[in-house]
Amino acid sequence: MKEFNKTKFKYNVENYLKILFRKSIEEASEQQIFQAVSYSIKEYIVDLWIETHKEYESRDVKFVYYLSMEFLMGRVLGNMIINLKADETVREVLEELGLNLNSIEEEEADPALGNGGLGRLAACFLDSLSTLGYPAYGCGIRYKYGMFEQKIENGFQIEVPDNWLKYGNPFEMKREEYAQEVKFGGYVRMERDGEGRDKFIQENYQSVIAIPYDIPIVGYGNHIVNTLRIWDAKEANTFNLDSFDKGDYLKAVEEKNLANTICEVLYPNDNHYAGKELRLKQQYFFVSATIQRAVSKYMENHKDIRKIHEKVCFQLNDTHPTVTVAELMRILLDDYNLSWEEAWEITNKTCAYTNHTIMTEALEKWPIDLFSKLLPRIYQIVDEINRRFLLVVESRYPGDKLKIKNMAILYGGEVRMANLAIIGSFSVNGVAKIHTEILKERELKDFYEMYSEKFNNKTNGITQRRFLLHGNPLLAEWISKKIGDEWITNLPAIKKIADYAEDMTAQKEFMDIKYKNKIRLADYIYKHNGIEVDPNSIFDVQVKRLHEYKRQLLNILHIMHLYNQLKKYPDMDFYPRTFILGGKASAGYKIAKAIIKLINSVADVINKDESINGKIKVVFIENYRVSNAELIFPAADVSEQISTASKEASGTGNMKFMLNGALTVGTMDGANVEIFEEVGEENMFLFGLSSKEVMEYELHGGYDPKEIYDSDAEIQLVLDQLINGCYFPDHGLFNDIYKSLLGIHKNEKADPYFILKDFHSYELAQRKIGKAYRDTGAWAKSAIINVAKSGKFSSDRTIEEYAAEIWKLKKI
Ligand code: 26Q
Repeated sequence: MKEFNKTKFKYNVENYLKILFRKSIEEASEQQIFQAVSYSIKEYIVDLWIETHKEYESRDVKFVYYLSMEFLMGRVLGNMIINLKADETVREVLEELGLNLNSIEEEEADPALGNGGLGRLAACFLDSLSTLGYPAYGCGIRYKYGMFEQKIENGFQIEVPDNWLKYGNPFEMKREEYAQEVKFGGYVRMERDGEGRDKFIQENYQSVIAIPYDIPIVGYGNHIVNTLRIWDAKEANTFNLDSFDKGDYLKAVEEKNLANTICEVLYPNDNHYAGKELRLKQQYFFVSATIQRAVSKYMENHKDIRKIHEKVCFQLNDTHPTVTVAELMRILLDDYNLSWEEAWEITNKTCAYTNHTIMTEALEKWPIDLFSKLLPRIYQIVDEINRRFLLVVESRYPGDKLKIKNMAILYGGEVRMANLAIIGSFSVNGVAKIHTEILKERELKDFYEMYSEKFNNKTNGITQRRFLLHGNPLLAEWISKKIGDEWITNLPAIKKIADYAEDMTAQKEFMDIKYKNKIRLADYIYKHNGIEVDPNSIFDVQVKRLHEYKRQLLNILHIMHLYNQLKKYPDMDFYPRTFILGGKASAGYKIAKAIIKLINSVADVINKDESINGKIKVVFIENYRVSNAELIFPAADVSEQISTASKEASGTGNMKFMLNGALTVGTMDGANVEIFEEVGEENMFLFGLSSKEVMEYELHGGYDPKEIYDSDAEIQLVLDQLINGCYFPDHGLFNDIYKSLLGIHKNEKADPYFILKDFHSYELAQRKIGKAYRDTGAWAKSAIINVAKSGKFSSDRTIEEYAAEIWKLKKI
């Protein structure tokens, strides 16, 4: 195998500057240098990429296709260099050329083709798949605009388009030769073929051409390179000129518009369904292109379409790519002339579905009108799947209307994507133990009763290569010095660091590293927010998408309360805190945006108040994304994972903090439960209602927060401060928040996320944190134990489970 060659790399950097820009190192801009370095790295990777695929072909391996509307990759250059184990060499060469790798990395756009957890999980999975040597394709959409850039003006969130492709993406490779035609609209004509079979022909449709762009995914130290394939849309006329020939001028213009809009922008909704027609077009577009290409690729080296499940598995990342089920059926029925029974059996052996949420507002359901007009042939197939499924339900539960109401795919004028995904897949998995249990016992109870063999859990994980090795080089080096570097590819080996938990020198070294990382973040904060924060204070961090169920509101109300206490009792026992929050609100999510404004308003008042001697600082990090996340996790002392129990399917930020030695304050929700199982009560701050308690209240219409408000003067004060202009003169602005807590809005539940109910318990947990932090040795011990127990939460472990239990993949 070709080794990374220092001389060649050095030559290449200068050569690419010349070829691409006609510049020397001295003349080139930082961006041009980034491009030249990236092309030089790519040149090396391409050989490995070719080798990998030759090997796959010669061994006739099985592939998983991970279908996802989102891949939140973050910057790739630094990670590729690390995974090539070329970090030292590259740094040396660049230094010889008078360049610095860290500042070159900063030149890369931060590709944000995803919202949050689900998209970042897909990116972590790709890293693990390559590192473990599993044959895989990530398949998605090449959005022209990814997640918007968040600007904070006057404390308000402003959304700015993110033109990540402005300078071009040096790592992508356009593959015109694998273009696919995708058909929308028109109608379906039926005719009999020579053998008396029904043929279904879509006519008068609009076509779009899907063009794949491939991005290499480099495994760590193993020379394996898989592919992330993202599809762009191109108008069809250039492909197929006859619509102009027929004088169908309008149709040609419409097709052009369709092609130009499909991949324009990522929908910035996280855990919230919006029934937009364009979104459905995006879904079918990338699914149809992916499935068509996967089937063709399979048929290039195999004769029998009936055995495709032996070589191909489609993993559906949530319901977003669920039309996969019908698209595969369409191809098997219409293009390969299989019988319905044969096609259904194959489809069912090939598709698997991952559920990422139980919140009803996130469930995808499309109006039948819209669905059938846009995808007439697909709709016919869904209708037939539904018809046959209901026959099965009827024979198993004769006369049971409720079962039909819960499980039908088509119901109440809607197409319910989760039901289609479950019925069409051989595997249905949740993303943390408690989440899978809730699916089985409640949300998908009827399906579990019918198909218990399909249900399984795959607790999420994260890649330690990005979130420790790349993001926290000081801690990574410290760990490797003490226990070796096996943890990089086998995270459970990190448990050996526990031997140092009680070693006072090690504790001091650990806290020194944490301190340095806090300075690094403090510098970032000073540069971006103009706020000075004290690295000796407790860095208490909540970074994640803004959502009511994640309860950033609980955090900020508690900060308001602490501030009230400090004003009232200036000499009270209090360890200085820096509260750091960050996250984007979906553009149309009013109350989430009001919460951002509240955080910033509270920050303004508290940070300026000299009377509290800087004991509390509040910082809102603008434009939270993968690149600044890598600075934030290493600097955290406290990880806020405070969702209403039962609402957060897993969470993955919780794992990133733990890996970097932060202690969690959290509810028994999602993967927090499993973190708790690993670290134990003494190394975590638990609080709040259990998921059982929450669900019990919900069954009985909620609880009455007024009682708490009336009986608790401290809570009352904080809530009144929302609307008395104490933080922001525009009274009306925080009214919605106030009303949502107290249930003054008609027809809306009061405090549906149990913020007031959990307030005291949270406050108590926070008090314990202040106390615990004073004992530096004990704190360091707990933090080191958190790192030591993070082994389970590697995405390598998650992927091994998917590969063994769902995909049946073999490593190469
Ligand atoms: C749906 C329809 C229309 C437009 C957008 C959407 C949409 C987009 C993104 C719906 C949901 C999402 C994202 C969901 C998500 O990120 N879920 C998170 O997945 C993580 C990985 O499993 C979990 O850790 C989190 O708990 C879960 O919230």
